[in-house]
Amino acid sequence: MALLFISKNDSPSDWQEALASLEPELEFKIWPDLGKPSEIEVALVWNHPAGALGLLPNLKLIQSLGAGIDHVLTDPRLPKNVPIARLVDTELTRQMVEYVVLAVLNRHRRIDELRRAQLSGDWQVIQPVPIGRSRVGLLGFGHMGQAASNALVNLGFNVTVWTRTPRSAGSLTSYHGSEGFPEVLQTSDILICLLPLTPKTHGLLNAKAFAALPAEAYVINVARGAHLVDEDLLAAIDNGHLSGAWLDVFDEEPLPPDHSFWAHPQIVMTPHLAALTVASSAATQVINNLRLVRTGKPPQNLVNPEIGY
Ligand code: OXD
Repeated sequence: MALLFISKNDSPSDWQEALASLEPELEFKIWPDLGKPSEIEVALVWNHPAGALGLLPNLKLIQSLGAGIDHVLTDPRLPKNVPIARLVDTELTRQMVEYVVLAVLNRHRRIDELRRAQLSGDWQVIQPVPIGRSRVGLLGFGHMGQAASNALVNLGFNVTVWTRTPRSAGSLTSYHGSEGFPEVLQTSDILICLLPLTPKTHGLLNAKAFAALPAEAYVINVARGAHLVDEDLLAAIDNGHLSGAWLDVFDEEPLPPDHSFWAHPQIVMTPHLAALTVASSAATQVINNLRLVRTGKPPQNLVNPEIGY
């Protein structure tokens, strides 16, 4: 039996090695070489070409190579009734926590302003606000959101959570739904988006949301570019209401060379690398899921295509 690997972002040789160490008899095929399509049981995918999975008559599992699943669900010819699983992996979560903490501390300690002062030879001391008075709003409270909030709370930040549907956030103040959205915004000096991309969260970071943030708020987007309305962010920074933004994800990736984000002095950009999948860490979950679906059981971290995560 075989696995089909489709990704331009991940290393096929790393995956082949990691999977072979767990299940040596599983044949490893790399798109577009399907071998015998009827032998492919599992497709391991990131941004697969639309229609590719419909070529596999005995497909038992579509396994995302990342935590997000929007890149799978946008395929209009996605085979129906094949379970889809996303990755929930300790290494992915660890990297995301590290990245979010980096972006939040960058704003908290005003590193961008200090760097600008450095470049103009200006010895400028900027006192950070006391950490407990620095209010962080976290949109999304899945595995990564929970881990990021724990790390930020441990550092002393005042964290408030927002989720689309009601969800317990333990001892943290939390809001949900469209009624709760303005509430989280108005107490977010630093706003972090860690939401799944669904039709309901598309374009949520827009002019109306920015206007509801406190003056000089800072926006961090580590979810998907389509959560953000780019022109609205630029306008809110350029008119002085927002102090800046840190972006890891973009509506079009790679970001087109003429996009205003590239050279904006108040925007930090990284090329979608906040949490990169590590084959040696995530392979066990792929093989366990394959074993589960072979026996007719649902895979771990099964996605509900109706709600989009
Ligand atoms: C993911 C991502 O979904 O890296 O894992 O964006």
